[in-house]
Amino acid sequence: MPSLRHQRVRQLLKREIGEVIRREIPAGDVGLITVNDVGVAGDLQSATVFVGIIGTAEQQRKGVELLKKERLRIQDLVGRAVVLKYAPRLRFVLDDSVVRGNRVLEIGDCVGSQLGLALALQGQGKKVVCWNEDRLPQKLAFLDARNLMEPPSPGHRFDCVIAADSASFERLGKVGKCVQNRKLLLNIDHHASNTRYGDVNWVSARESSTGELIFRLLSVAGWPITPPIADCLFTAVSTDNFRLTHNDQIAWFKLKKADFARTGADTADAEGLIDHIRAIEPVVVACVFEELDPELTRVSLRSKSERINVSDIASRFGGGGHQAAAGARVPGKPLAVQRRVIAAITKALDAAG
Ligand SMILES: [Mn+2]
Repeated sequence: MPSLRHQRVRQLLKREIGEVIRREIPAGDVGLITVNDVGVAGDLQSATVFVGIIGTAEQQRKGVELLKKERLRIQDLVGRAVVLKYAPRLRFVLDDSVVRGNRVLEIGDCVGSQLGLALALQGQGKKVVCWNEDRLPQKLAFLDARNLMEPPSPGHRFDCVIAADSASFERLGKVGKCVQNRKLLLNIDHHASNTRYGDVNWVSARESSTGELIFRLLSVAGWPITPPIADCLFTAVSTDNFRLTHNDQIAWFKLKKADFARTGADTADAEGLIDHIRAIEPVVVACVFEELDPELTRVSLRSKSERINVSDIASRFGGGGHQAAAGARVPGKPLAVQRRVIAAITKALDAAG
């Protein structure tokens, strides 16, 4: 078991490195960087810093590159901030639990679209199989109460095959090989790079998820969106805008102005959203970022724990409220605001133990 001193050093380093990164690494093109954990060597002379970077693959790559470039400067600043005999040598690695989280979210659009559409087609009396090469992640198992999802198997004939959220035929993998015997292939996707491999292609890169296309399809067809279908499509469309972080204790959602314009929704339509994400089991703090202007974000906060007073957090950003519900309007670039607020929530959670 690590000694108490060892544990304290680890906590201390985690906090200070996080502080230095927040202060010194400019927000913007490298995504949201968080220090998830620090592994300290037994002699306390070197430390591995596990960083999470919330952003695109490109932002993650750039973020790690930047941290490596700035390593000595960060190490020096941390060394000055902590009172230790030796400031440990730092090494930055990307914590792939966050990457895995992102992957789950990517899968969310794919299986949410698949299952939502499969359920709707079943509702219309169609005989449906729902194939995916990857197994359904445990986190998303609730979407498939009827056990529709199966691995592909050869020897079937289809009147119609629908590919959802797949940019190319090759990406269908084994599924592609098992659907050769078919009359019609429909390709429904939102990737700009889609290779138009279907007999009918509905590719709309304006949408941030395939789930939105499925929603439109169901709406136009007049097929009922039952609660299980709604769960699937909500999961699918949340891909781009929703994150669970800090051991799933923080849930946050961002709403861009363009999302409102595109969907014809207004602020009132988004009102219940925060309670929805607050209800997720392990979540302690829920947060919604709403872009009011390119340089102004409305931040709403909800706490489920008496240990976390979100009004304290909001007041640090010029807002206020109550212990369990608070908010602020924060000027600055959206990504920078998100990063600062998530950092403040993280700090409050860490302090509350
Ligand atoms: Mn997608």
